[in-house]
Parts: sequence; C-alpha cells; structure tokens
Amino acid sequence: QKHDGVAAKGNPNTRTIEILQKMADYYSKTADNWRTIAYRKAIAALRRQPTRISTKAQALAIPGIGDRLADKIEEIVSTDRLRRLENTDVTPEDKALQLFLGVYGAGFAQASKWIAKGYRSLEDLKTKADLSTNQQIGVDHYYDFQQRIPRDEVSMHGKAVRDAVLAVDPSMEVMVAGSYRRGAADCGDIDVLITKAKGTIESIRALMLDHVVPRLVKQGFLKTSLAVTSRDDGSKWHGASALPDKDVWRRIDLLFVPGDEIGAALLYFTGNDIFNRSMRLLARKKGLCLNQRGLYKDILRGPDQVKTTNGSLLEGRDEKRIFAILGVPWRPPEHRVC
Ligand code: DCP
Ligand code: MG
Ligand code: MN
Repeated sequence: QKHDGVAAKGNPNTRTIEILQKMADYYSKTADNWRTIAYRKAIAALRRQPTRISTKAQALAIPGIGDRLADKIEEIVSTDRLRRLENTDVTPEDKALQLFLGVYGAGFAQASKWIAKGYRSLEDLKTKADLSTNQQIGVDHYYDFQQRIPRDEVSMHGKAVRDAVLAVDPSMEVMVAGSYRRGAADCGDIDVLITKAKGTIESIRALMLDHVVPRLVKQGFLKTSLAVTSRDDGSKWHGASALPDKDVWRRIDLLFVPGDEIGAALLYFTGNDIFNRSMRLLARKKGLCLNQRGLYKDILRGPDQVKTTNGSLLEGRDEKRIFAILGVPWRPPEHRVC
C-alpha cells in the first residue's frame, strides 16, 4: 500500500506498477519481507523508466529486476493482468487468508486460526467466530479500512486533530506524517505526530488522553480507540475517525512525542518503513544507533548484540542534522521511498 513518492501519473508503466503494487501489498500482509522488498524495488525501478517496458528482456536490463519479476512484468503487459492475482489458481484457503489478513489487528496467526476452524468469509466471522472487541470493529468496518484515503481528506482529519489539540494547548505542534508527508496522492491511514517543544512524554500523553481524545470523541470525530502501544517510552494511539459529513471510518494513528525527540520521531513516522530500515542499518554500520527517539553513539552491546547501555544522544530534535551526522545527503520526504 505504498503508492507514493514520485507520482506515477503519466508514467508509461503505470498499469504494470499498479498490478505489482497489489502483489507487494499482498506479500507485505503475509509478512513475506523478501518478496515485498523485491516487488517494491522493481516498482521503484519501473517508476524511473522513461519508456514502456513490455518484454522480459527489457525488464531484465533494469538493475533491481530479476528473472522471475521480469517474467511477471511481461505477463502483466501482454495480458493486462497477473494470474497470481486472479482467483483461478488460488485456493479458497488462500482467498480467505487474503481476506482475513485485511481485518484490522488480525495477523497471520489469527487469520490461520480462523481458516483452521473452517471460516472462509466475513459473514462466517460475524456469525460464528468469537471475536475480540477490536476484531469486531475490524470486521464491521472492513471495507472502510480497506479503502485508500484521498490526500485532501487526510488533510481534513489532520486539521480536526490540530484544532482540538490547539484548543487545549496552543503551544503544541501537530504534523501529519506517514505517506501523506511523503506526498502520496492517497494514504492507507492517517498518521499524526503530536508534540510540544518543551513537553515531556508524560505531560503530552496526559494532555492527549485526558483532554484532547475525549474532546474529539465527544465531537464525534474519533469513533473508537483500537489500541494504545507504548514502545521505547513513546506512545502511539490507534483508532478510527470520520469527518462530520461522511459515514466512512478511517484508520488514524496518533504518535505522542516529547520535544527533544521531534526530529527522530518525524524521521521515523515519515518512513517509509524500508527507508527507515536502511537508515538504521547505515547508523549501525557506523557504530551508531538510530531509533524513533534519536541518534546515539557509544552503545555497548553484549555478545548477543543486545544493547547493554543506551549510549549518549547525538541528535533527537533536528531531522536534518540526523542526516548530516550520518553523512547522508538530505532527502526530502517525497524521495524517501525504497
Ligand atoms: N513504520 C516503520 N516500520 C513499520 C511500520 C511503520 O518504520 N513496521 C513507520 C514508517 C511509516 C510510518 O511508520 O511510514 C507510518 O506507518 P504506516 O503503516 O501508516 O505506513 P505509511 O503511512 O508509510 O503508508 P500507508 O499509506 O499505507 O499508511
Ligand atoms: Mg500511514
Ligand atoms: Mn499508520
């Protein structure tokens, strides 16, 4: 579901990219990282081609496209479809797996359990399965959450959050990150980063959970809370939101960030995930550590590579300086698609 970056509009390979994208989405949902990366690389390479690629030989000549993908590209161009995506050679279990992986919060393990119990449709889940509250929401709003969100609607959700946050504390900052910040024409969800230059994580989390979220719920904008995860001390609130004049529910993520981590958090939350992975790997090769809180040096690792100390902070506030310290030329968000 990464349709962003340099827009494919006017690109001679738009249709091929579209179909490869569906495959990449499928593999990313089944947690098949290698295939996901291979497909995304091929998509990025195709986006850069000035001419239409229609034969296997043409595809093979492009760095980053291997034999099997070249076959697939030829098939897509000559038939305008990809057999693997059609239902014909896909078993009912495969189809159900694809369907169930689209339920919010359901991973591979959960989807497989449902299949083992003989469920094959959303109707089966609704009528026969013992669903958790969140799974119930995921099933009830299945088609809402599957839809891409047009960019201007993402802006409006961002504005609703910003207005509510600023009404509670005008010194807060609200930024829409994720694929939106990368310039995507449509997004899978809405990722909003909420921070305050002098704020601690405790104060921001309290302000959000005690005041802003209840306010947005009361207003009817936030429809439900799905999960609150705490990792590395930062907090992410998952939920659903809807605009006043629309029935469709959208997935929204709110990331609460203390002031001294703004730069690192923005870098993390802008992605994409593969770009993040490559930046973190690069940091590690230089003996540093990059995470969503900051860029650190002097991390001590035990024999099992597990961190024994947190090291000392090099930069957390300034996104551009993180690039500079890593020796990576600044990349605007639109170009952070791998
Ligand atoms: N992220 C990450 N690793 C993950 C998941 C997320 O680094 N496993 C970071 C990079 C993502 C950002 O968080 O860009 C937001 O995550 P999303 O899942 O919302 O992904 P995007 O916003 O990039 O794409 P989409 O349009 O599908 O929401
Ligand atoms: Mg997103
Ligand atoms: Mn998200």
